[in-house]
Amino acid sequence: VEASIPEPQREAWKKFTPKPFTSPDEFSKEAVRHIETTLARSLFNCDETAAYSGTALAFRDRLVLDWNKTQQNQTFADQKRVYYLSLEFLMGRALDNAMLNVGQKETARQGLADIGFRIEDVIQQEHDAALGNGGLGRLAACFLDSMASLNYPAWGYGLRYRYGIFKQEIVDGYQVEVPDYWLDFNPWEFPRHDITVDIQFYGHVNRFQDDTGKTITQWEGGEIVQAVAYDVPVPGYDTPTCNNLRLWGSKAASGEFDFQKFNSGEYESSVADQQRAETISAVLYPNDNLDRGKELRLKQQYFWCAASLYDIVRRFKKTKRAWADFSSQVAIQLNDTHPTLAIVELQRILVDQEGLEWDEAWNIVQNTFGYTNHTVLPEALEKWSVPLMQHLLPRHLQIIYEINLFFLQYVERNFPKDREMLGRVSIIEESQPKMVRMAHIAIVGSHKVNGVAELHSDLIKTTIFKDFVKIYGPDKFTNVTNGITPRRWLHQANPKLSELIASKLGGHGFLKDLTGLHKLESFVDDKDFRKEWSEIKYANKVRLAKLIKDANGVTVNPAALFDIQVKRIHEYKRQQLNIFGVIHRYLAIKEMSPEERKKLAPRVSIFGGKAAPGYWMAKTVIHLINQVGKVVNNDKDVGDLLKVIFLEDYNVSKAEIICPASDISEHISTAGTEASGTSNMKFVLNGGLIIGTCDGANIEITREIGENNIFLFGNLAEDVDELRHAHLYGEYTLDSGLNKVFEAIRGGMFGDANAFSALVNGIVDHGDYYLVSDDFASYCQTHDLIDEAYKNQEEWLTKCITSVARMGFFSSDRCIDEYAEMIWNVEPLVPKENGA
Ligand code: 8GP
Repeated sequence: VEASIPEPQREAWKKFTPKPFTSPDEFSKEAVRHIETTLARSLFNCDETAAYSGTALAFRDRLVLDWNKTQQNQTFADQKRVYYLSLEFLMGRALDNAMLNVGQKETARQGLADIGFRIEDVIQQEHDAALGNGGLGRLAACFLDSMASLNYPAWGYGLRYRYGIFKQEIVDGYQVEVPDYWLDFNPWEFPRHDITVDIQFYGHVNRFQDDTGKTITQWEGGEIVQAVAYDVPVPGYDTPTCNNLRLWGSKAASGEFDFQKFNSGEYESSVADQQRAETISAVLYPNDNLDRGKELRLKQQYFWCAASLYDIVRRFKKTKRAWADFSSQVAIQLNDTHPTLAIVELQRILVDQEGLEWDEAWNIVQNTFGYTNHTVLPEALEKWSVPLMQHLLPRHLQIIYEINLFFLQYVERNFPKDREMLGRVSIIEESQPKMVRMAHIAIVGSHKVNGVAELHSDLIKTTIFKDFVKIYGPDKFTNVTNGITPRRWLHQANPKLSELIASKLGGHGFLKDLTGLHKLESFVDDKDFRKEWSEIKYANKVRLAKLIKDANGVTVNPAALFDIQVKRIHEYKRQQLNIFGVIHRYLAIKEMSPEERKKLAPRVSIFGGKAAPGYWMAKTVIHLINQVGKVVNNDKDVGDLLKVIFLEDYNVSKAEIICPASDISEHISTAGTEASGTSNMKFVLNGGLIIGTCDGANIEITREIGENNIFLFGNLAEDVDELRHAHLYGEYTLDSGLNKVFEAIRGGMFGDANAFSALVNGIVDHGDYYLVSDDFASYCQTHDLIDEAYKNQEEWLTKCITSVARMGFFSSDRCIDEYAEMIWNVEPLVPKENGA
């Protein structure tokens, strides 16, 4: 406030404040100025990359104004804010989104054309911000978009990884991981070298009595690493609200490097501290739905939680309010258990540093936090070894034990007859070594726990968190079904469809209230509308066919049925079921008569997704898909009837091309394993149908769009245990169709059979944990139904249009409003006019 411009000079200042571009010329002028001055390029030396940089810088100048204003307004408004803590923000590209959200893409298109560039080519120069693995990270990015678009005062907090998720290359059919260094030129981040926090690790705890006899606990010694803030603007759609995503980078606390060592000639070791500190934020762990318990990962978690908490507390303290007001000013949402240490850290700050009584502090903590669970897979539930925690965070371990003590006393009082329960719900698992169960801290330290789709939220209540429902009652547990932002996943990814819809609904209002799509149903019989719709789908398939041709060198027929499965490769997601189905189809085609072949709709089976580098089985699946592709795509006898494509390096920007181009997409997890899924929503919103199991959000999608518009198959979640049991006791027979597929693989049809033996044996001999055999027949029959249905193009089209019209529920705006009301208790802050 001391630095503000005096009242009399403010008019002069405002005269010079940059304004939004009112014409293509104004945009071009700024872009060219940046290219020539900021980037030192000339008109003889300006390629598409430079054009991208100039465009991004010109837009960023505009965003910054809204961003500053929003932050000012939020500070002055003095109302409750939301902090979304996520180790992953899978943002993808920013430029296109920024242009669309501020409503200036057409201005830029014209301006770029005037200086000799096509906007589509320019947009493609941007490197994806790939700070996430998959669904959980992309959900966080959609939520940021919705929070800004709905004017919620909200910040994201994450880590600024120097390397995002690795780039995937396919070499001889195998996945190879290549580092993703994405920070060469990143106009979207603002380093805040003045905003730093010292973060402590290791050391010991010192306890003593002060003069008044009060016990003081201090965490002393150890080492300090510095957190530096990097801010990223998050523009809302059709609103001046621009929120902030703060990412922390790590750096040695003791300045550049150790000068004493340097001066005494030990140059190399003098930079070692620096490097060790920087390692903390160096790389995103590439596991999806798997916990590996590495020390550096725990360091990342504490580093990020402590820096974020310090920042949040500092902001609160500026308001000069009493601590009792904290949870009415601050809501913190934990995206999975990764930020659970924030609970312990806030308790430590309140008790050790601010001198609050334990109970008072704990009350504040519980009222502040909410926890979202994203998986029931046991291998993904985070646990940290007690010795590791003791070594790295000695004071936090004490606090964890104390939290546990009070919690278990409470349980004991209320369930005196159930001694076993104590062991089950304890935060400490009595194993060798003992482990800290992070989900238990997250539940005990939050006021609400939510799952991400109805089935999933029910499952956590009846399985992994069952005891906690008894302890706290059912109201602590709730559901917020996931959603996606229609700005990126319809308007940006499928501009022509967005325009067509807008032309019928009288504008783009549906992008802010997606339920408005329901009015499309009244156009379902409109001939011209249907024709335009089909043409758009075809054009989107041509666009994907071009990507496939460029990347894989394979020509695919855009008139064929495009059948797509893109997501992380995981046994529970069952890409193996899909590729076995493809082999089954290939074998069937080989046996068909020419007449039968004529009747079959040509297909392109498209796969994409990364396998965690240490996940051998997932890598085997990728290898098999590529081997099958090699055989099928070169089989002249099959021709266009079947093509099998593995698209390398699936990421957000590729998803924007892939999702609008499907006829069918596959969401075929073993029932009860996929918490929600979000690409299922993206595909349907873009006019594709889905084949899926009764799992995750597929169930709610079915309820919304109607069961005639979705191809469901397979066993239900409630039957899974029994089926698994039957496998273990040999009370089942391998599906005969699947057996033929295995014979083909074993016979070497797709190369060395040994390469795939683990995959096959896992099903035949080792219990078929994901029930591939049990679902295989119904999967194949359902694909036959799809072939039949696709022949009737008119009916197919009706299903697609009807489905899109009924997808309004799956906007992430709806999710955010639900979180705001049920969990955060925050209100939107209506933005003030620019210049206010
Ligand atoms: C995913 C779930 O698997 C998916 O069903 C859900 O749609 C998505 O979260 C968003 O809720 N879970 C993860 O991505 C996940 O657990 N990632 C690991 C990095 C922890």
